[in-house]
Amino acid sequence: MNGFVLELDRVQTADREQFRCAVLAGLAHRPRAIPAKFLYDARGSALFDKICELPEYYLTRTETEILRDHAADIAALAGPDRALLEFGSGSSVKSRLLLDAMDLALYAPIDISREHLDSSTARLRRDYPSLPIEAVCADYMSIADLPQLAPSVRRVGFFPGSSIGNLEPHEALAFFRNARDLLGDKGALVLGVDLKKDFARLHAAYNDSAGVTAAFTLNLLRRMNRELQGTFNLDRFRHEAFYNPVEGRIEIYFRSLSNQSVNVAGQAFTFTAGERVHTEYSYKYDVPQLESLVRQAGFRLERLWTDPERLFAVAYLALA
Ligand code: AVI
Repeated sequence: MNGFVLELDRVQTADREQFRCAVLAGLAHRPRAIPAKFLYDARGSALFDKICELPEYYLTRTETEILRDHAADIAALAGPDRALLEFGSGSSVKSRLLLDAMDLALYAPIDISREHLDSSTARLRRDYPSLPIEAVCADYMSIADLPQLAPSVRRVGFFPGSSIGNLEPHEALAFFRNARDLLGDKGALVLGVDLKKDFARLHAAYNDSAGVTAAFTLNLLRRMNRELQGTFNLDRFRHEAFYNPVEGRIEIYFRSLSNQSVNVAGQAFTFTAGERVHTEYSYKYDVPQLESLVRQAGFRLERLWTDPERLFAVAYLALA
């Protein structure tokens, strides 16, 4: 075996061990919950890409339209000779709108998935041959080190997709504080965020008629079966998503349809009929709420662009 294969093997073993610990702890805990990041194995990531194209899932296309309409405004606010750091870059599709509009000294996509990073960086290098690109494989929630930059190069962060909504408020605040430290005193952050709106619209976005979101949630059970020798019968659980107006968030679970016992990683777990396991929150913001949150982390809401229906917003956050 060569060094690359050994390294990949080591990373996969560490990932699986992390998954095993999180699942065993999450199923033993009450209420039961498994962290959302485990939804994104290869199949989960492919299903999420499909979600982004669903007619009911307005988030991706609305954000893309806003970015397309205002990329020049963002570039003008940011100024020349900037480093663009993307938090959770995935396939870097939306970042291309900024890469086309901004005058950049560097693009640094940051993503936890080495696979995603390598494939998207190769495509970007081909399409932007003169742009320096430095990929960083890291968890954006805990990243501390960034590429070295000349002092004149200011940093602009990019956090699209309303991924901020998947963080609980205290985690979102921690993200903003860490981003502020990474971006430095003259930095700025371009943020995509889903807005509060009528409940029916929100409900439909997470309960699509083609059943892709349900398949995305239940893929977690498949993953436990495959990676942790699980015995989940997917016909005996269902996806559940609803808007909680008090908390201002979509809540997503898988719910047991009967009394049953399931083995995972060598342990038996019983589920009563109707019992559910939490998998995701997707918080929705209004502008005053967002302003107050970012202010606590030292940012100031300099500009905000929305679509005509005010479904989604792209904010330009400067250092306060
Ligand atoms: C990645 N994130 C912003 C999505 C959301 O809308 O909260 C995840 C998602 N889960 C189900 N549908 C979409």
